[in-house]
Amino acid sequence: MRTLTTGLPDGFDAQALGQRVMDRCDSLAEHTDEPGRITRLFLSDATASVHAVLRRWMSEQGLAVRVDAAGNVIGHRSASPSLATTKTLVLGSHIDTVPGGGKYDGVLGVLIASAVIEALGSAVLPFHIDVVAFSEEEGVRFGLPYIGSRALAGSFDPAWLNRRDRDGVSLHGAIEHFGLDPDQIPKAALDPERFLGYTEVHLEQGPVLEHLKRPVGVVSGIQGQSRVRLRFEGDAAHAGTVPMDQRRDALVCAAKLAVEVQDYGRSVDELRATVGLFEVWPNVRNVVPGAVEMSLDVRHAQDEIRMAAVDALIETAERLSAADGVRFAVVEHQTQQATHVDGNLTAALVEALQASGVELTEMPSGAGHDAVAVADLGPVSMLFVRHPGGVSHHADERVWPDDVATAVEVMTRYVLGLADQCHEGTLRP
Ligand code: HGY
Ligand code: MN
Ligand code: MN
Repeated sequence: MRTLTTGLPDGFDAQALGQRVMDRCDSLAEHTDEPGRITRLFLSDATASVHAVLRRWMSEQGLAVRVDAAGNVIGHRSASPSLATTKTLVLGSHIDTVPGGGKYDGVLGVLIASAVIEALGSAVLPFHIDVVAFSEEEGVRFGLPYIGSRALAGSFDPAWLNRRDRDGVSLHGAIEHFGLDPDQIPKAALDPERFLGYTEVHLEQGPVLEHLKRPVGVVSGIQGQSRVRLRFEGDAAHAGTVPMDQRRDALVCAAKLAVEVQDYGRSVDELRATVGLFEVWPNVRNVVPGAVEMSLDVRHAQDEIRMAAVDALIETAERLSAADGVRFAVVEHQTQQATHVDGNLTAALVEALQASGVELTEMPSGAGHDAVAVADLGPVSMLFVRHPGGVSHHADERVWPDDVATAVEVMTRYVLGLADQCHEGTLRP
């Protein structure tokens, strides 16, 4: 049982639990759709093999394992049968990656949640715990982030099922091919009345904790994000015969906008503006590009600044395309407001962090996370783990075992602290 002095279960061994997380991150990194680098897309073959491993690990922990219709793997730990309870605390993160991603983005949060289950052992809790491995956070395969977490939050839009990936496979077809039933997605939604909250552990993906020499930090909010797809249409033409002053080159116009995006991003404090994707048609060396589609990713903690930036950049695109005689259109505009973390859950995280002897850092998240989608369901909070070098979405992604051990300790104290709050009546399970 838990000893009051340490606030941790008897025999708690953070280092051993942290090392197992590190070893398991190494193991899951082997499951990739592209040999030689880590690429694991939504419901791909590599995802299927990771599911098999996660299901085994979760079952070994005594969790009741299920996979919902959106491809989320969920390990359920029931509250003590002697305690009347209706709510579930959800812990986890995502298992999909960007192409050529790192070992820890997403997976670290799932495995730290699993380590907390290990640490809790037979501790009696007044709420259930679901450890969730979300199926799609990055939004790579269908250009849509948070598919799994939106299904859990009940905000999945059935129209998304018609989206197609680069190979023309629909989201509906991909889910069916994986052996799941898209029509059952509404059943993946948790009942808000039975939801205690969601806490996600994630590597920071930035330099702040390393700079401050802190192992973990509490997230104070997640900045809003606009994901826009723009299209420029000129005239495809022979690269050798058409004189330079008689061209309507879609790529040159798009490239001018990319430079303007960087200039605008540099001109507004704390704004992030990125062109990460260019698709060129016909994309051959001896044809003047007839059409280009490009991405525009704009982020800021304040929604009004982000939206003003998007409006300004679309106006710039219209000006550039008119000057070049090129047609311009906004193909798609996904907008995600800034996410507020829950005060009570975050206060409990702060308490657990300080009880673990860690100096407090509270910091915003520049990256999006599944917590953004789950916030539609109810209270969320996040814990960041120091990210040496701060390079993410890259094979060089790293974390230190000691910091992972610290994160496991903080999260174990956090869960037990929430249980205390339920016993004291300050939190209703
Ligand atoms: O793009 C993001 O912010 C996240 O890493 N998917
Ligand atoms: Mn990511
Ligand atoms: Mn992530």
